[in-house]
Amino acid sequence: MKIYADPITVNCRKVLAGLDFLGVPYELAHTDYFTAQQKSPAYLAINPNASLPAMEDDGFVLWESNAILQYAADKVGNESAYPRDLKTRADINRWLLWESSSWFPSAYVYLVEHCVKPLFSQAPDAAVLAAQDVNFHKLAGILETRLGTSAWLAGPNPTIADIAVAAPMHMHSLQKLPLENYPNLRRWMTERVEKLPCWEKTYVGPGFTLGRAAA
Ligand SMILES: N[C@@H](CCC(=O)N[C@@H](CS)C(=O)NCC(=O)O)C(=O)O
Repeated sequence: MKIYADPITVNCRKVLAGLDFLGVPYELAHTDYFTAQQKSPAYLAINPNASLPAMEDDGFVLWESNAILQYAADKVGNESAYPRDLKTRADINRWLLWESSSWFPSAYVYLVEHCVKPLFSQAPDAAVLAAQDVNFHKLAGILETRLGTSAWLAGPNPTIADIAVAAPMHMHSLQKLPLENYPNLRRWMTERVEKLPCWEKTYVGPGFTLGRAAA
C-alpha cells in the first residue's frame, strides 16, 4: 500500500497513525504540503481534490482519509479497531463522518490562525477565531458528553474513530484550542490517545516538525 502524504498535516497524520494502529504496512510517498506538491499535475491525477492524503493499493486509488482507514481496517480484518457489530460500526462511521464534516473544519480554524499563520509571520485574526467560537464549543461539548460515559469514543477500546477525531486537535496546545471546560475531552486526548504508540510515533511539534525539543 502506497500513501501519498505529508506527515505534518492533520489528515496525513491521521492516516499514518491509523495505519500503524491497524498494523497495516505502507510505503510513504512523501508529498510536500508547504511546497504545494498536492497541486502538481502528477498528484492531481491521483487525487483531483488537490488535497492530501491519497492511497494506492494494487492499482486501486482512494482518497478521503477516513475512507482509507476503513479500507485498511477491512483489508487486514482488524475487528478490534473497526468492529463488524452493526451498531458499533454505525457508531464509528458516524464519528468519522462528523469529524470530516464538522470537527475538522472547526478545529482547523485554530490550527491555521495559531500555527500556520505564525510560520509565515502573520498574526492570528481575532475576528476569524471569534466567529468560530460558538460552533467549536458546541462540537467540543458533544465530545465531552460522550467521553464522560465512555473511555473511548465507540466503547471500552480504541477504534479508528478515536484516531480520526483526535487528528484535527493533534497540536491542541499550539493550536490554542479552548479546551478549559472539557476535562473528559482533555483526559481522553492526553491520557489515552497521546499514549498510543501510533500517536507517539507520528508526533508533530512546534513549527510543524517531527523533531522533539531536547529535554
Ligand atoms: N476530507 C479530506 C480532507 C483533506 C484535506 O483537507 N487535506 C489537507 C491537509 S490536512 C490538504 O491537503 N489541503 C489542501 C491545501 O491546503 O492545499 C480527507 O479527510 O482526506
